[in-house]
Amino acid sequence: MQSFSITLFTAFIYGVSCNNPPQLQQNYVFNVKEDVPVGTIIGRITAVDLDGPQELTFSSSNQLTSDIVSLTNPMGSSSVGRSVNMVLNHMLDRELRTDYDLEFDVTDGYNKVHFYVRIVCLDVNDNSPRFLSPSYSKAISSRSPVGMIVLFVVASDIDSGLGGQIQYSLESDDPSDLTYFFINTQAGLLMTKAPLISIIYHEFKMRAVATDGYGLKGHVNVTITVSNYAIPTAPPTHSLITPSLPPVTGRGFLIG
Ligand SMILES: *[C@@H]1O[C@H](CO)[C@@H](O)[C@H](O)[C@H]1NC(C)=O
Ligand SMILES: [Ca+2]
Ligand SMILES: [Ca+2]
Ligand SMILES: [Ca+2]
Repeated sequence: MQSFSITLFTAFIYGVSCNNPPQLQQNYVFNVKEDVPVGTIIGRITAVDLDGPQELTFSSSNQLTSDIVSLTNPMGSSSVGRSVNMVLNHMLDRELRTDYDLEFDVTDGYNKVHFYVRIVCLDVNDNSPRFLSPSYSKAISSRSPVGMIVLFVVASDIDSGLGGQIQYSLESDDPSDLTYFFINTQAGLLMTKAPLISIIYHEFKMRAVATDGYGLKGHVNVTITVSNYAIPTAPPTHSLITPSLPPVTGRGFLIG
């Protein structure tokens, strides 16, 4: 009786330890650029199992994993290495998520082994710089000194590395505007570059440009109103106190 149960127990241990579980060939990490199209084979997983009982079958073991990849084309004999392709089901977006630990199972029909495959999403410069404000405007006096900070612009770019590095510049349809103002390349400080004292009233309509390290650009309108009024805001409306109203549009210059 005793001998019988020991035999059963031994057989049980023997059965478990006798069949070797599948072994993955390596710990898999795949680097995938965020612009890789759906349907691309992003990697191949191989496992070995010398003693069966069946050819290995691979499967995704959670929803996230099956949303992102499918396993296709099982090939090869388990005894020397059976592999499956990982095909991308869903385009990645590094700006939403940089890496995934996908979960799978591989079974020989007897043992089931759970394993992880790491997907590291590599950046592509797929975002242009964006200014934080939809437009910028400021009114200043004609008496503003050269080198005065008028305003500062800020843009952001969510790509990594060079693709996320921004340089600022100033543009205008009227190139002479750029003799009066410039923008600091790194800090986005817009400053006066020449005396404005000859200007009675003028709205400088320019554009601040943010350019990332690979040349993608973002723009924003910048309006700087220069006037020689004591309170440098909008031009005053008609009134008896200001009988000689300066021009409302166009650049006005004092003579002499
Ligand atoms: C920027 O300025 C241009 C011309 O001055 C104008 O046509 C355009 O609508 C402006 N854009 C925004 C977003 O204000
Ligand atoms: Ca086995
Ligand atoms: Ca990107
Ligand atoms: Ca960018």
